[in-house]
Amino acid sequence: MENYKSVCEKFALCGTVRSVEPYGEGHINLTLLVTTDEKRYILQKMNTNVFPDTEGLMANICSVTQYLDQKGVETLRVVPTREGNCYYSDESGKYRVYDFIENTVTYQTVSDREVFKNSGAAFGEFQNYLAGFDASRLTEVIHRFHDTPNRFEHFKKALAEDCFDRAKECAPEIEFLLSHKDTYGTVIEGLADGSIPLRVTHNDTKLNNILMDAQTNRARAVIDLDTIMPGSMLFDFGDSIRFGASTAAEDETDLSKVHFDLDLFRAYAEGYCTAVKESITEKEATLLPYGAYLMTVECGMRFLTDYLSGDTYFATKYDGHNLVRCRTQLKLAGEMEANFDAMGKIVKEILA
Ligand code: ADP
Ligand code: GN1
Ligand code: MG
Repeated sequence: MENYKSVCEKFALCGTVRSVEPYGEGHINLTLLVTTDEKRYILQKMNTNVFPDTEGLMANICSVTQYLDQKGVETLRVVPTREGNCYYSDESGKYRVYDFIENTVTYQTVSDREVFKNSGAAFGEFQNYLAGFDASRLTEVIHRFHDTPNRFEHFKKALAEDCFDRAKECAPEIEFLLSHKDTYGTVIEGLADGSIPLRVTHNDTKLNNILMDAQTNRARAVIDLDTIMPGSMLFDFGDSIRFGASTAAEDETDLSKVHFDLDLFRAYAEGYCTAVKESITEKEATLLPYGAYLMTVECGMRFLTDYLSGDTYFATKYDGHNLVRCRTQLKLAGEMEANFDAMGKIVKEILA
């Protein structure tokens, strides 16, 4: 961690750095907790493979956080370098620092229905706050991020190449993705023909991308703002359900423990739908259950594509980690499909 201490010196931190330790469970950036004798910070080595346009990325984050701050919404605070820049770059990588938001917790799984409901309300309100933000100020940092048909093309390419001879280990998963190919286009087509509104969305709304107050369990701040781009609310709603309305962790190896939980769906929908009641269109409301399925099957597809391509995108902790993740997602997606009617009824009840 010594080299990271010298990176810390480039930033305008208060106090002397005492320790730098790995922190959190993100799959993309290298996240470190920095403790000085005065306060704590988050130092991130940004993933330039996933986000090559650091300028565009940091400009998005600075403009969104300034906008939220002006509205009095608690948000990430970018700590500048001693030279006044929003990130630091040297031959070892590109780095940014945030104030550590104290007295908060992040959850890796849903332990409490109320917490999940609160996170739904917070992501819904977050979308409301950004409704007035001028989308033309945002760089599309990852092109076609939730374009599922395009993701499917990438999956098929990785499968055809099968560079690591791994396809033979995942025949049922491949079969699931190929046989569902006709279900991937609805949102992207709706955005293209204007029947689904294009909004400023977060696009990565899993539960560990929100900080909850350690005392009250109410949401304090939406974080991980890397993927804020124009998108559909179905992406934000769906991705939260994908991660949170499961009875097990995203990387549970025992699939008998992994189920889609309809009551957790209801909890999140109560929070989210109540928050967006004024702006949600009829078509969006009808498609919320499908959005949950779509984000789940897309994520499973992305994990499998990465597995077939040699695990270069998502951080993994062991060989086969991405395949394990893919399996949980496809199991959940299958159970969601079987529950479309029940989910639709719940959404209707809440919005009535
Ligand atoms: P990744 O893009 O890799 O997911 P995140 O930005 O989500 O990285 O950060 C990883 C984790 O670090 C979060 O899930 C959260 O637990 C923690 N974290 C990030 N920023 C802050 C912050 N400003 N204050 C407190 N915790 C934070
Ligand atoms: C990544 O950055 P993190 O860990 O919050 C990924 C999401 C996936 C998620 C799966 C930029 O999110 O799209 O849904 O992993 N982020 C990016 O857990 O690709
Ligand atoms: Mg994250």
